[in-house]
Amino acid sequence: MTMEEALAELGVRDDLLSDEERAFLDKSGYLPMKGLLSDAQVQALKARFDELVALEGEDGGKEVHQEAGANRLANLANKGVVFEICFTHPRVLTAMRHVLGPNFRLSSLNGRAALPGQGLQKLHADWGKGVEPGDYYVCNSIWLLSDFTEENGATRVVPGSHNSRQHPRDALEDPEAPHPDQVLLTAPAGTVVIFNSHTWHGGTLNQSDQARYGLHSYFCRRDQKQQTDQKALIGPETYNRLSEAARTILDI
Ligand SMILES: O=C(O)CCC(=O)C(=O)O
Repeated sequence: MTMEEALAELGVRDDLLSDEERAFLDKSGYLPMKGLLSDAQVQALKARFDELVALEGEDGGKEVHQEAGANRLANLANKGVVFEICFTHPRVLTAMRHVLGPNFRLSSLNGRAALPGQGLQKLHADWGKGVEPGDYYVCNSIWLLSDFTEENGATRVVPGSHNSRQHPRDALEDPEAPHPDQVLLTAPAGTVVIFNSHTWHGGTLNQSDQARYGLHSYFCRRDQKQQTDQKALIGPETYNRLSEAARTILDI
C-alpha cells in the first residue's frame, strides 16, 4: 500500500486543519490541538503506562533513551492496542503531512513521565543541526496524559526557532536557562501538541508532587532512519492486529 493510500484510508484530509492552524504551525513551529483524547482514553493510556513502568523497571525506555528523573518508555507501538491512536489519528497525520510532505513514517513512540522535583531539560531540537526553513526532516507530537501546568514541568518551546537555521547547542550560551522567548505548553490532559522537531524545546522542572505524563509520537521523512526500527521490533500479535494502513505508517 502506498502512503497516499494509507493516509486516505485513515481519513487524512487537508481540511482537518484550518488555514489558521496551518499558518500558526508554519510560523510558530508548534500547534496545540485540544480534546483529541477523551478522559477514558487518557485514563487507559495512563494505566497502561504505569503497568509498563512496573513491568519493565530499570529497563524502561532502554530501547531508545533513559533519563534520570523521568520514567521513560519506548517501542510503545508494540506494547498495546491502546497506543494505536497515537500513530493513526487523522488530524495528527494531517499535520505530519503538512510539515514533512506525504512520504513520512513513524520514527518512534515513547513515553516520558517527569517525576516530582525533576525533569528540567536543555533546550534542544530533535535533529543534530539547523535546517533551511521548509526543509524539515522530523516532526513530533506530544500527547498530554496529565494537565500540563506552570508548576508540573510543561514542555517549553521557542516559537519560530525551527526557522532560525541554528541548533540551540550552538546558538545558546546556556541551553538549560530560561529563554526570553520561550512559551510553556500549558493545556489540559487529552490535548496533543504537534511540534516541528526543529523547534527548540524541552521539558521543564516538575515542581508539583505528582508525575507529569506525556507520550511522544515522533515521525520522520520516509528516507530517514527511524529512532525505533519498527520492522525489527514488531511482534506477531501487533503485526496481525494492525490494518495495512497502520502498518504502512510504521513501514513494516
Ligand atoms: O516531555 C517533554 O516535555 C519533552 C521531552 C523532550 O523534549 C525529550 O525528551 O526530548
